Amino acid sequence: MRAIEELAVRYQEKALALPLWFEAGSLKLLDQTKLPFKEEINTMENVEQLGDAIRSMMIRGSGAIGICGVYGMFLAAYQSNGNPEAVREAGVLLKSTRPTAVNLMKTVDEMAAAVKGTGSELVDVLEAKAVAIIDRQLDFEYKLGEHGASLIEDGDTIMTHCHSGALGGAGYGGRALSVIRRAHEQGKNIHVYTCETRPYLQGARITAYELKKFGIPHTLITDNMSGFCMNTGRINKIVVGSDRVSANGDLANKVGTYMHALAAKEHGIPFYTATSSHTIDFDTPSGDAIEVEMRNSDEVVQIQGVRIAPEGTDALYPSFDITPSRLISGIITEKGVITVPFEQNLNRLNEKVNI
Ligand code: RI2
Repeated sequence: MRAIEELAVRYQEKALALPLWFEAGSLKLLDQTKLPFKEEINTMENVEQLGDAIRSMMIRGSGAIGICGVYGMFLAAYQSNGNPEAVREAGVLLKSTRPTAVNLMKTVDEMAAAVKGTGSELVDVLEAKAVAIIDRQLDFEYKLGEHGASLIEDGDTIMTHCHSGALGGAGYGGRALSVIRRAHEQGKNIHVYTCETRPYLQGARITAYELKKFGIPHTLITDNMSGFCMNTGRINKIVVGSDRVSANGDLANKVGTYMHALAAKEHGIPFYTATSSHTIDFDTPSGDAIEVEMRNSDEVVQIQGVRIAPEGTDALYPSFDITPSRLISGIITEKGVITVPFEQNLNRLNEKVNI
């Protein structure tokens, strides 16, 4: 068995929720569009199919699509018997799938930088790199979970938005749910409010599914209930993921995050993003420079294929919004929790750590 296949076995033995793995010459993924009703495993025979799966949200979450970058580049090398041109083309295709989340761009670049030789030498070198990146990402989840859990107290009621969890990451808890899962493992009595996350329903379909698996008490709310819940004392902390954090600490996350952060500020509720240092993009100075992915507005006029607005109704679907750093209490990373002044402290992290 190849090392990259052993990785999947190792992770499964630890009861991690794997979003994607390599098996018998192709990639397998759990189709997140079918959750929570069906746990369907799909086979990706080539990088084109993986690209389609990312575009169609069969696999999503910034950490998990970063992992797609890793496996996709390895798959291209493996299937072409180590042709560097095939690997380069795979990188171009993968990077074109979703523009906002920076992890995908970074993992593709990291794999591309490791390209060496041709044939089996290239396959072996990219396999070793892939295993190292995925193991590192899992290690980040444990570490950021530990740092973030230190902010969580017994009795906390924590709101999260969208899905920043195990299936959106390397398998432990992704980002926001690593913090929540670790606090729960520490025996803290916590309750999670998960926002439904219109239009794609990641919060209702996937976050609630994972919280149930982890045995963490939770309540589902629609996105427009967050203000009510904050105003009536039901929520005392907020932890969300992020698809990209700019050099000044602004963050792009699932659309709706910004309005929750505004309401949290008004109510004096700490608002954290849990992320990894790889999601911090020092080439993007501020949130204004982050490209927000615009998705097909059909996803707004329908819910799970059922039309909810009259034919001909115009709709808009920005997939993300930008939360300015002035609304953020802390950025939880595997290296610790970054607080104000964000720009200076993020820079210090960048100098200290070879990101
Ligand atoms: P992690 C998701 O986007 C949401 O924005 C979610 O909060 C984010 O990815 C988090 O990614 P989508 O891919 O920080 O569902 O958890 O559109 O990796």
